[in-house]
Parts: sequence; structure tokens; C-alpha cells
Amino acid sequence: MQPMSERAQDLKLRNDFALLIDGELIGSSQSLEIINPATEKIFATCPAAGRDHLEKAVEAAKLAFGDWSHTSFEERADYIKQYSVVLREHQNELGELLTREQGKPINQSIAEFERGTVQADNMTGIKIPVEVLLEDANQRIELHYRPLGVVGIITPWNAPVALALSSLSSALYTGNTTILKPSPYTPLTTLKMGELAQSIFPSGVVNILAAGNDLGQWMTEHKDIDKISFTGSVTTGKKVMSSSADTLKRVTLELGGNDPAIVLDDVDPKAIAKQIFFACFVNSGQVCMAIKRIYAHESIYEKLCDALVEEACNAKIGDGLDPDTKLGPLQNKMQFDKVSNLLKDTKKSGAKFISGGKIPNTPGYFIPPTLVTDIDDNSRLVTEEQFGPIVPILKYSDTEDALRRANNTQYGLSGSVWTSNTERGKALAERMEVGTAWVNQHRTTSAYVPFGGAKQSGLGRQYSVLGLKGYMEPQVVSVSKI
Ligand code: TXE
Repeated sequence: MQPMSERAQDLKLRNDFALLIDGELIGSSQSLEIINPATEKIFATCPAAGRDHLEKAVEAAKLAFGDWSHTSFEERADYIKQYSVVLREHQNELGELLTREQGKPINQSIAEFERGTVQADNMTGIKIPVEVLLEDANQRIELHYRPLGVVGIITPWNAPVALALSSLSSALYTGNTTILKPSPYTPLTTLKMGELAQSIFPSGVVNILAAGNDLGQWMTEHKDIDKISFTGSVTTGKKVMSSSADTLKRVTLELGGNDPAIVLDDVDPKAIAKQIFFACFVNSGQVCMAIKRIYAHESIYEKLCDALVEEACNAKIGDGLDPDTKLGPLQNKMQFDKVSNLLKDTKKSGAKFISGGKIPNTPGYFIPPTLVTDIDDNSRLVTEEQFGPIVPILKYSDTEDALRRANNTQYGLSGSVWTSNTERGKALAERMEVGTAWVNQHRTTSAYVPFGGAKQSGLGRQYSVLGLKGYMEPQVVSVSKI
């Protein structure tokens, strides 16, 4: 394997955007216009891939698979770590671009590169050894894991960098080649990641194509794509699964959530309010594993509401490029309209707004952090994934009742229990019907810990040995003596 080229270290990013296919940066006759959600103005255009681009990328990825799949885990780990180095070298510049297209505060954009590259690097420390299932005088049976082939990665607009990196590094480390498709709302930073990938990976190993939703559909149908790693909504996740069925593609689906946080009667509400507020409202609530429903015991309910309102009042909303901004705009008009409608519906239902609730009459898709009380369990804000800065706080008196209400949903991504008694918290957390149940934390992930949804929040896991094996095919090698 070649050492990291000096070209990669000194690489000056281009002024325009390009697709990455078979190691070449190329344009297209079609384009996407990208809106800055803080201003509602188009600030950049980028090429949009057509079917012919997809065919070329699949061809290249198939061809590259031969050599790439025969490199060792250690060699592939080296490539991924080199890639992380150049991404970190460009993270300030690319962080600014991410804020312009996505909206989140600049420090969180840069942190997305830091978090994503650390997770990618750590993933490459995970071993997937051959397992010996049986060995006696006559035979030896081993379980191997082989790479699948070409992996299609489809990402959403809420965390384009971190979500691309987790799937990309998993697929590459396990010996697959890749085609990455970002959301049409936020393709720019991902395309820049392609420029940097071009300087590190052999041609065809990483291909990056931006385009509309059609491209995602074509990828899921393509006979030469062996697996889809999808992150996005439950509705689209179901479409991905259904159109992957024809070729029996493997799928990993990381879908939406409606995460409950159950706050027990033994906590000091002031001590946990900052953490809970952050877990609800970071990225303006546009996080799959954000807290989306708070169940608070009646004895601490008022105090928790007050402490959360104080946090809401202190959170400065604005353009993410302003370093003082804590909450940026919603990412796109579709999401802004969806959350605005939910807000109107919630108002009509007679629920009480204890913070926010008023949409400013200024440019940008801004909605202030909104906390709602006195709301019915059957209201849309409680039953649907809001994916925005509006969160209900529901009162309970009996812990069993809180657990029942928390579990009463089709979603099962994650959830948390907040308590000064960790044994009590753990016992309750174990009974949450979710992929991850936290006690006194929410939204912490690690490369070593599997993450994914129960129920309709997903299929399969990312990260950890479990996640990595999802990018591989188990193969039994059974040898008998004659
Ligand atoms: O997501 P989609 P959208 C929720 C959020 C939002 C709703 C819709 O509530 O209001 O989903 O958002 C690609 N085959 N979440 O429409 O459709 C698409 O181009 C294959 C929650 O933006 O899920 C993009 O790259 N791919 C979620 C990706 O799928 C298709 C994060 C995600 O888009 C496709 C995002 C198809 N038929 C939105 N159609 C979370 N919980 O993390 C679209 N795509």
C-alpha cells in the first residue's frame, strides 16, 4: 500500500463541486440548487447524477472490489485512518460549508467531523476473526466472514458527515467498495469528502453521486449493488426494503425514533435540565435519537418545566455561522412546514405552550425551542416523530404507567431513565422496548457499541462487531479428514 500522498495533505479543495466516479471528479449536464436554510437563498449548485453515472459507478465499484476485498483488515484500517487525517485537516473549511447547507451551529459542524472520524478510526480497531465452531480428530468447522461486494450508502440531511462516515468506514473496513448518495438537500460537504477520498483510496473503491430521490430508488433496485445502508425516515426505509427485495439485497436501516425520557421522582430537576434540553434540541431537534417525549413524575414536574424553560430562554437562535448561535434553522422548507403545521395543530388542541411557539417573521426556517404541557397522549406531537424543536412534557404519578406510555409506540430507537438511583434506573431501562436504553444520559454512541432501532425504528445495527458483520456474509468452511 502506498504511503499517504503529499498531494492529499496539501490538497486545495476546488471552488466547484464534482461527482466522484472511478477515481475521477466529474460534472453533469444536470444540477441541484442548494439553499442556505438560514437565509432561504440558493448559494451553490452542484452536479446531479443520472442513470448513466450510476452505471459507471457500479461498474467501477465492482471492478475495484476484486483487489480491495483481498487487502487485509490492517491495510484497509490504514487507508481509513489516512482519510480521517485529511478530513480533520479540512474540517474547519468543510465545517463552514456544512453549516451553510445544513444550518447547524458552526462548532457542531466541526464536531461532526471530529466525532465521525474518531468513530471511523475506532471501528478499525475491531477484530472479526475466523471462529472455530467445532474441532475434533475428524473435522474442523470454521465460520468466516466475507465482504459482500458493492455497498450503496444513502444518507439524510440532518447529519450528512457523521452518518456517511459511519457507513462508509464500516463498508470499507470489511472489504466492500461503495457508492455514497447524500440527501439532495445537503450534498455539498459529502461531495467535498469525495475530493479528499479521491486522494486516498484506489479508483472505484469510493464513489460519490449526488442527485434527487430517484437515484436512491435506482440504487435499491440495481442488480449489482449487494447491500444498502440507509439512514432516513421510516416511510422511505420501508420503500428501500421493498425495492431491495427483488435482488435480495442485504439492508441496514437506521430510521426514525420517538425517544421517551422518563424522569423519576428522585432527581434534582435543575441538575439534569441542561442535559435533557440538549438531548431534545441539539440540531434543532433534527436528530433520530433526540429526546422527543419527556415523562416527568408529578413531584418534580413543575420544577423540571421551569428549569427547561430557563434553558430555552438562554438558547440563542440564529445563523449557524454566528459563533454565539446555539440553535440554527430547520434544514429545509419541507421540514419547516411540517413542524409549523404540528405546532399549529398542537395549539388548536388546547395544549399549553410554556416556551417558544411563535414563528418569527424573518427569512430563514427558524422555529424557537418550544416546550408543551397539558397535552393529550393521543395528540400528534406525542405519537409522531416531530423531528424539530417542539417537545411535549407529560406528567405521570405511577412509574409503571409512565413505562407503558413510553413503550406505546411503533418506534423503538432509544430511550432514557433519569434517576439518582442507578439500580432503579437500570431495572426500568431494561424494560424499555428500544435498541438503546440509557440511564442518566441520552444520545451517546461509540464505535464499540451497537446502535440501531427496535420495532419500526430500523433493521440491523451500526458500529461494533455486530454492525460490521452486517456488511459481511457469514461463510461456513467445514473440513473433514479422509
Ligand atoms: O427523508 P427520506 P426526507 C424524517 C423527518 C422528515 C421525513 C422526510 O421527519 O420530515 O423523514 O424527510 C433518499 N429510495 N427524517 O424526505 O426520504 C433521499 O434522497 C431510496 C428522519 O428528507 O428518508 C435521502 O438521501 N432512497 C430521519 C434519504 O433517502 C430514497 C432523517 C433520506 O430521505 C428514496 C431524515 C427512495 N424511494 C428525515 N426516497 C432520522 N430519523 O434520522 C428518498 N430517498
